Amino acid sequence: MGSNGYLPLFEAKTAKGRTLYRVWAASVCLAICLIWTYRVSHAPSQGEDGRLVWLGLLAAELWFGFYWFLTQAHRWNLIFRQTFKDRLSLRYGNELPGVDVFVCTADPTVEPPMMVVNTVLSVMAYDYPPEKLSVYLSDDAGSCLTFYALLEASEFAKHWIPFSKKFNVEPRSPAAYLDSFSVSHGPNQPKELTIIKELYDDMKNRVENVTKLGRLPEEVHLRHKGFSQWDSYSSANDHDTILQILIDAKDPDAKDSEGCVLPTLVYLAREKRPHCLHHFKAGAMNALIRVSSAVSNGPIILNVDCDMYSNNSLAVRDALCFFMDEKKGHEIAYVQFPQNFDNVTKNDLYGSSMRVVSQVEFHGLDGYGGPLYVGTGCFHRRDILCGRKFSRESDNEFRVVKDIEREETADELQEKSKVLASCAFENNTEWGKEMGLKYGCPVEDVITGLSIQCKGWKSVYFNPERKAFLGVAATTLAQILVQHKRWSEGDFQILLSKYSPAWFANGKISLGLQLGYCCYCFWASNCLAVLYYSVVPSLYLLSGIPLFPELPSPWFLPFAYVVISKYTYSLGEFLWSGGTVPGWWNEQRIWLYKRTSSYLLAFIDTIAKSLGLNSDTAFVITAKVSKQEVFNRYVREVMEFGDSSPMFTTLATIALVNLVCLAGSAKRAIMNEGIGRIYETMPLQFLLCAILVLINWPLYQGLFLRNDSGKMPSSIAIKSVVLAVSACTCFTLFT
Ligand SMILES: *[C@@H]1O[C@H](CO)[C@@H](O)[C@H](O)[C@H]1NC(C)=O
Ligand SMILES: *[C@@H]1O[C@H](CO)[C@@H](O)[C@H](O)[C@H]1NC(C)=O
Ligand SMILES: CC(=O)N[C@H]1CO[C@H](CO)[C@@H](O)[C@@H]1O
Repeated sequence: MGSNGYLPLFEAKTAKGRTLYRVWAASVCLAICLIWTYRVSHAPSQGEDGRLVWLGLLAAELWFGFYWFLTQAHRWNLIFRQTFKDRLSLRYGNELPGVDVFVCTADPTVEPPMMVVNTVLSVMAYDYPPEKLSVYLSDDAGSCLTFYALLEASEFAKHWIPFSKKFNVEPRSPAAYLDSFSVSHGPNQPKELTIIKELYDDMKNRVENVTKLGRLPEEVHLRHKGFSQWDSYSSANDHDTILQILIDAKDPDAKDSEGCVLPTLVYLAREKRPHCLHHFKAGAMNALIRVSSAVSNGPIILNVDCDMYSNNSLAVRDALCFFMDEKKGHEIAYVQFPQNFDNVTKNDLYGSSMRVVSQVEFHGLDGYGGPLYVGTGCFHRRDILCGRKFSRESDNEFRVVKDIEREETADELQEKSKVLASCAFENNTEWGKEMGLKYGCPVEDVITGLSIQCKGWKSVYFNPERKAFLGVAATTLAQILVQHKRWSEGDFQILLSKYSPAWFANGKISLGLQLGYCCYCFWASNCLAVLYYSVVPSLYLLSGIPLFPELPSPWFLPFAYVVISKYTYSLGEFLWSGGTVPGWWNEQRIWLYKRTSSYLLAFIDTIAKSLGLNSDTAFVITAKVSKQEVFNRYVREVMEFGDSSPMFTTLATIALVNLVCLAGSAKRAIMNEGIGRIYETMPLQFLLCAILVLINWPLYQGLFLRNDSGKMPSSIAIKSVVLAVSACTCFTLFT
């Protein structure tokens, strides 16, 4: 308890075992220095063969060492947070600030309307005073199908919200909740549950029928005047602002089936014109910020992706414990929850849950001033997101606690607010620069969070045991590679931008946080060292030239120490984060694949762009639904190569080079010198090559052994075989 009986609303604890970790990290650091020493002192002298390749290895090892040093920022100072919601309720009762929830969707084919409305319903049913809760759906496709689904949801909400509150159901996404009752509970099932299930299934049928049809039947058009806004609509990229307040909490008629107030529900499709940049999600968020300021103006904003439903109806109160803490709350700009997934299989074939990032690394960033803003599952203070400067005085009064009486009707307000979402509104304003989310970066969220922290604000990472938000993970290899290309490219652009954590942030955020940001920003540049290390030593193994210390040499020890202790630690960390051993192995594979494909392309694209060359800038949405066959393979954890991607070519080529090198060197070892020799002269090279072959096993299967539709397309197989064999032949001929 603090002085004069003050009880904080949250607390932070440092991780146990910190000292042990630091001692271990120091020992690894020492071993890395010894490796560097070996490289420098054993380099072939000027003019000798192999000097160049040796320098390349030195460069790669310098890079790995440097990058390892950066990753320490994520592990040096972990903190874990806890909230006290009971104290919040005792102290504030219902005197809570308004909360505006933004849900963003962009394409009704990859993001099915039913998924979107389930997310919307889950946040509408938050355990929070409904008159203070407003939900906004931004539809960047301007699709009347999504609007129709939302209209249906607004009707269903009248039954779902009282039902979920009465029986305190969790989670409050109807699909997630009701699916667990797909087998009827027999006669003991409460009557209400049967009714709500019927209502839900009816709604689902109607919405899915219309979605399948791809357009609205005539009679549906007549059901709501909002549809008339589509009269002037020509395409997803060319239409007026469509704004519809579907439920207005101030409207005395907007009551649920029990007569309680409903949260406000708004549909927004901002104006789109072909000649006018729309800035993707950042543009949508900024339009939402402005429109919501006219409608409900809640001082707290939560934004979630449309596939990310709320799994805990108390999460708003958790977030408020941080913002409303009397001592520390005033300097917190945003509260980031982890991105968790509903759809991850046991061993997480594609490493899509990013377990270690959410269970370890973000706690480390939190220890240095706060996590990144990752664009979903994040609560912001509205004024700070809109650019408020940092001030140390406690300015923690949420002034909007009292209701402002609104003069106009919902319709008038709606018409008046449309201009806020028009194309021209942002011309000659600070929107996209100093206000709202920043434009011009594929990871608008990260750069926005960074600039907020650079103003002096703190952020908070809250990762409760029971996950607050659950999304849909990428379910194919191509999806995950594309997603990581975008992320690593965006992060790398931030590094080179004027907001670079390396120099702009200097002195504005703590050094630890700067390093922590750099760790992500340097993702893309990892590709060069990894590419070098996964190809060159194997080729030299093939031609019998050692590049690493031989076995009796004492220089062998630092290599062995780094490899063994680093991977033992990594396995331990992964298991501690809730993973499995095969899951860790999968994660190592994806680690390699990302670095040799996504990061490589991101690196090339970014460099090309900064040299003024035109290169691919397409913003690809990762598909959220999968065809049945693809899905079956995903559930069985069989890797998917069917949706051909140019990135597979580098992966397959590298895998084949290693296979050829391993086979070739094993053959030579057996025929000429006996297998024992290779362990003495080239133990590490052999080990590296063998592990690369082992880890690439699913790729060889996809190339040669599988027969299903998810195998590697033959065009890629042929291309990579030709490339790999010619690389190996050329290499052995010329050395
Ligand atoms: C989601 O919430 C339910 C309770 O409704 C809980 O049992 C489950 O563990 C939560 N999921 C995760 C991943 O935390
Ligand atoms: C949906 O379509 C199917 C056939 O296409 C039809 O049998 C069913 O009645 C429709 N459901 C609704 C709710 O319109
Ligand atoms: C959208 C999607 O793919 N959802 C799937 C998530 O995983 C569960 C079970 O693993 C499936 O039932 C869903 O269809």
